[in-house]
Amino acid sequence: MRWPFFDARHSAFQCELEEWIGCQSVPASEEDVDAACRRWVERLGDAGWLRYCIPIPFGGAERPLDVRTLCLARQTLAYRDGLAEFAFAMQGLGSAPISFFGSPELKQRYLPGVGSGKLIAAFALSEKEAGSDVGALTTSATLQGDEYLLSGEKTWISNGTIADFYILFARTGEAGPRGLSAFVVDSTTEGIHITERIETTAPHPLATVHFTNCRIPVSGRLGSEGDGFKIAMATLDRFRCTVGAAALGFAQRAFDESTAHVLSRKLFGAPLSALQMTQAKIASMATEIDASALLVYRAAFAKDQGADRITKEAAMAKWYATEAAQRCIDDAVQLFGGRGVTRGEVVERLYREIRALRIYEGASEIQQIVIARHVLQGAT
Ligand code: COS
Repeated sequence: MRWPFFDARHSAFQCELEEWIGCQSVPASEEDVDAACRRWVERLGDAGWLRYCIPIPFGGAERPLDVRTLCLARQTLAYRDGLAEFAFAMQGLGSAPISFFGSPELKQRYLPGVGSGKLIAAFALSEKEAGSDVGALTTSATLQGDEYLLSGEKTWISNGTIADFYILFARTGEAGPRGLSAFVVDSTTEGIHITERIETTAPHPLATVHFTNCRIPVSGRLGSEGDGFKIAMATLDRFRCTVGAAALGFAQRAFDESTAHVLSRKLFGAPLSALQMTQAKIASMATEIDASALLVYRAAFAKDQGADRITKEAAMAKWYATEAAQRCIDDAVQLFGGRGVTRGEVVERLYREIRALRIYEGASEIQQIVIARHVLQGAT
């Protein structure tokens, strides 16, 4: 079924990407994850897919940063491989603050490399004591002449081990959200040390990165001093519904694997699909996937139509789609029985892949807070 939120160019984009990703070899799970991720960035760059993450003057494709296109990209890649999806998503999330808030010099310096896959981006916001509560972060940037001295520690940084640059949020002023600024920091800057590789249920290049008196030129700041929180939130507004789209890709794959399985697997002399308990699962998976798609595509469509903020819609999309995908994949594992928890099975991999999406870019509980605030403020 064609969803009403898209036009012919979106469908063509999705078909081409499906065809492309279908021909790519997927790295084995035991492969070095840093190397595998680098290779995905290279391949996505060479094939031109990363051009959808950057504006046209810097090598971007037609309709760059169109949120529906980003959603379709993440959904299509996630259907096939979580790491390919991650590599694409991080090039977008880790460069969008430059696209939207960077000086012409910063755009020229970083964006062409992001779009061609020659530069790997990271988004360094979270700290050990400030993940959900962004306004509490303590990494500091102190102005000295025409440079900032940057010190602190960031953790759970996606691409932390392989990034060429970080979009980094640090405190330049008062306590709370208004005292934060955003910077572009080259990973070769003196004083940067990767202090920990973080191993997760589904392997990704995640790290803790320590910054000691790193010298960042004033020209590396995005926007004005104090704009950091709004830059982070505006970026997350745009990308949160795309996390929902990635969840949709994982859920759809689990659903397709499940339907094929229940139609072919025989139990008590009949296909598994003949059991009403199986049918209940299939019905709820199908409905939750469509409900997720509606929320995700609605948020993306609203942004592409020029909405300034889609904070509530994006939060609803991310919250619902990631939670629903977790339920669908759990049902899929149940339908596969022993095979469902066996290494090497698609649904077992999906079960590990989906979990982090309910946490990163704002945990489900944060999305609920955001939604409730909007609803209650709107009601007063
Ligand atoms: N776009 C632009 N501006 C925004 C915004 C958005 N989406 N959301 C908030 N702001 C603005 C507010 O309007 C407010 O501006 P004023 O000071 O001019 O009034 C300012 O930013 C502070 O907003 P708020 O008072 O809501 O700040 P809080 O500290 O209460 O924010 C939440 C709380 C939970 C919303 C925020 O910390 C959050 O989203 N946390 C999750 C972060 C996250 O996703 N972490 C994962 C790391 S990235 S993998």
